[in-house]
Amino acid sequence: MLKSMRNIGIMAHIDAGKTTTTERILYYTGKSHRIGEVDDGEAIMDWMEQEQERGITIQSAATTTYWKRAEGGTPYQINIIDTPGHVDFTAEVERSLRVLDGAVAIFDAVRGVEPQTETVWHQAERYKVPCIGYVNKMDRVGADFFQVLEDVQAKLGAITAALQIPIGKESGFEGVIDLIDMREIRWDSSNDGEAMMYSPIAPERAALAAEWRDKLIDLLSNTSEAITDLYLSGEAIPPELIRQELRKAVLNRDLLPMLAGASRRNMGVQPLIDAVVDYLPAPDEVAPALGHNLKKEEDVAVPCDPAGTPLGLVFKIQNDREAGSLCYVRMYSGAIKPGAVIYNVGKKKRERANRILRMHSNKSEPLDELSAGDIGVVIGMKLAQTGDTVGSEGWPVVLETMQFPEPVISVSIEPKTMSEQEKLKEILALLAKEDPTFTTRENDETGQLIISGMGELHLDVLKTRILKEYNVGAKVGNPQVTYRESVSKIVEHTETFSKVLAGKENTATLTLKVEPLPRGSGNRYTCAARNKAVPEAIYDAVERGITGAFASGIVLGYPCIDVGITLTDLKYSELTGTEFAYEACASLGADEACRTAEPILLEPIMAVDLVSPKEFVGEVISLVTQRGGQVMSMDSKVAADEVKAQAPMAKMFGFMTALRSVSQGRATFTMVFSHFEKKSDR
Ligand SMILES: Nc1nc2c(ncn2[C@@H]2O[C@H](COP(=O)(O)OP(=O)(O)OP(=O)(O)O)[C@@H](O)[C@H]2O)c(=O)[nH]1
Ligand SMILES: [Mg+2]
Repeated sequence: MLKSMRNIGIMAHIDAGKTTTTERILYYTGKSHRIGEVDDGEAIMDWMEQEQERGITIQSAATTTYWKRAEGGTPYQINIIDTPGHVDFTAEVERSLRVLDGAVAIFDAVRGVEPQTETVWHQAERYKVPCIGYVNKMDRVGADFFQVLEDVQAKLGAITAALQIPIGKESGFEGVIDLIDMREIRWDSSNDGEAMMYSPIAPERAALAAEWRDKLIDLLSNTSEAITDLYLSGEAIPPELIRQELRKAVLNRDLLPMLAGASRRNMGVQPLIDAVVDYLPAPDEVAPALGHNLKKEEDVAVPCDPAGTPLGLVFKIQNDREAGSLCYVRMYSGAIKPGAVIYNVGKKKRERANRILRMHSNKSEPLDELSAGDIGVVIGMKLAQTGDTVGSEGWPVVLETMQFPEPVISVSIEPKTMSEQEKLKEILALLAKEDPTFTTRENDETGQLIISGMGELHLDVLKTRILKEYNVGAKVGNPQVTYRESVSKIVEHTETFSKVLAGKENTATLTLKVEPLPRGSGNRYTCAARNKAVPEAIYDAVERGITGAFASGIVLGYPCIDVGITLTDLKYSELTGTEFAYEACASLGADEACRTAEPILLEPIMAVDLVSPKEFVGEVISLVTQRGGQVMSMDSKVAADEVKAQAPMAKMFGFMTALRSVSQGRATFTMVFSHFEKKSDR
């Protein structure tokens, strides 16, 4: 039943308590029988060894649970994806948001909106994902629910609607006042907060509760006539009507409902699960997925219809030693059954779905069918990659794919013995298939393997996985910047190729125009020399040669970006013109043309967000400027200052240690790739 299904993600800055909250959701919904604590390395959702050792989430993990909203009612199926908060793993958040219908944004009650929360919030905005907010850690010293509300409005531009206000705070945090049913809620700590205790609002809190209830009604009356009418006539507004109207406002992203709790203390979680059911959309309540019909060359909307033609998106691939590739699929239309033939639309290849599973973190159960709106795992597809559309041969529609950030730092990796070289390459290929922000390449001259990723932590995690999980002895170099190469001049170049192979002559002649494109455009190949007399396969060969040349760089072997290459002329001889000759000719021609088009080196510039206690902010800023950084803005808050800066990646290695030492360990930072800039000596 679509109406009773929810696909939700839990997202926030690192350490806000996403996994801790998810573990409670699993416990209260009866999915787990014991609370798995992050601090003891026992969280069910953080199942990877390194997640448990480091106490952070690295991969997004999916699970399904059921929740009855009312006694005797139908259970709601909730598919939950717990995402990592560290910036190095934003790709995990990106792919999750792409396939989710709603999200829970968690805020630390002391820290409010942290930099990574802002980033994921904007991602959610891009995908128009309706959200609810949960202010966690109300038990911490310095917790301030109302301050967080203000921070959310100011920084995220969301209109917050408090559905609760806290009773007490810090160690005196007792529970919440529910502003819809107007009652106090407390949790029984003797049974892990499973039992909730309701009581009337205490007289000393009545005025504040009334004030916040009024604010809620006031907000709703902006979008709801029914509420306005009752309000004006002075009649009581039934809780059911409030929920119903609030639901509409949330689905429209007009309001952000806010709840409070302390998940670690088992307080606040059940009303959050209720809110997921009450305010976040069912799969058929969001805008239909957007696809592109390859044959008709037109965009199509794909409504969520289990009876339609099958269509789904592969959003994650995980390698399992026994089962092979686990392909996580979100179905948008139709249904697939185990044993069915599945068509990979982009790759134009048929594959078989041997088995279909429902995942519970790293455990699974077999499914008879995966249908529109639902999320599951398909086993048996070997060719599928993250972002691929799978469906049916008769309906060539590809769904919008996902965009991932550019990897900007690299390390070299060398096997301890030559015999392990091949094994290492296989493992790197497996890891790259799982993680679209991890790339590997071989240095043409030295034969050295280079792996690239999002940041120092990302590469460190991968390194440890290679050494420990896959048990390969390897020597890993120090992190380096992954530069890019580009051109700065327009050049036209004619290349001629001729080679005798096995007694047969292979010739090709073509002219290419190379030009610089604006920063951030990526590479572009255009064919402007089409001639009906030349077979299509020859043009495909030219395109392959050029795409290969983009990847292999110009002078230093770093990948090219923002380079445009146009095929302006092509001479063809039926007798000797072979695909091989044209691919080689295009590749050599592109290299030569780029070399004469004044190649330049581009370096990654990072956006650095710092949060520092006031007394250290001077030292923090000078640390950033010493490293070639530029301060872009500063914002002063009660407890801390926030500094936004940009700095070249090349100078940011080991920044964390330096920052700790100038701030007695109290300043924090996040760093993400911003853009490429011509390398200078700033
Ligand atoms: N005081 C207090 N601590 C909490 C609360 N909830 C979580 N924590 C602690 O905060 C730390 C981080 O919790 P996690 O649940 O791992 O946070 P996360 O958001 O999943 O972190 P990442 O996945 O690494 O981004 C742990 O030490 C938790 O015990 C809370 O309500 N109060
Ligand atoms: Mg986590």
